Amino acid sequence: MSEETIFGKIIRREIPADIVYEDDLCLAFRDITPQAPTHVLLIPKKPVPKLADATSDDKELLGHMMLTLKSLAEQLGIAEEGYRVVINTGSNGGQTVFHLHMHLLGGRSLQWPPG
Ligand code: DGP
Repeated sequence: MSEETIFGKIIRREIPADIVYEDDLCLAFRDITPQAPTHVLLIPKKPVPKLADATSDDKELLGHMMLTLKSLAEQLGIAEEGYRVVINTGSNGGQTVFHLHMHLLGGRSLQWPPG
């Protein structure tokens, strides 16, 4: 059983979010502190706390989310110029919300390596 997080509340519409996509398995909404002109978070409805907790049972879900990100990038108009997908995992990875999420960032040139 995972701990309740703010993202669970967004899934249940208990707090507002700028939702850009939803299907049976996942939900995408704009990040509250955007780091790029387009910054969307894609989360599974299943409350997996972090990537390290995913199992082979989640193979289809994770594949679905990756392809959903690709479609979202097209829908949001950032596919042609390019974008970045980030999964912060655990404390050294900079994860602050322990409900698995994929950041989709685009709309500007992004630097590498990260800080
Ligand atoms: P991470 O550091 O990878 O755990 O990123 C968590 C992200 O979640 C961070 O970029 C800010 C975003 N965030 C946190 N709380 C909220 C919220 O209530 N609403 C929205 N839309 N985003 C949130």
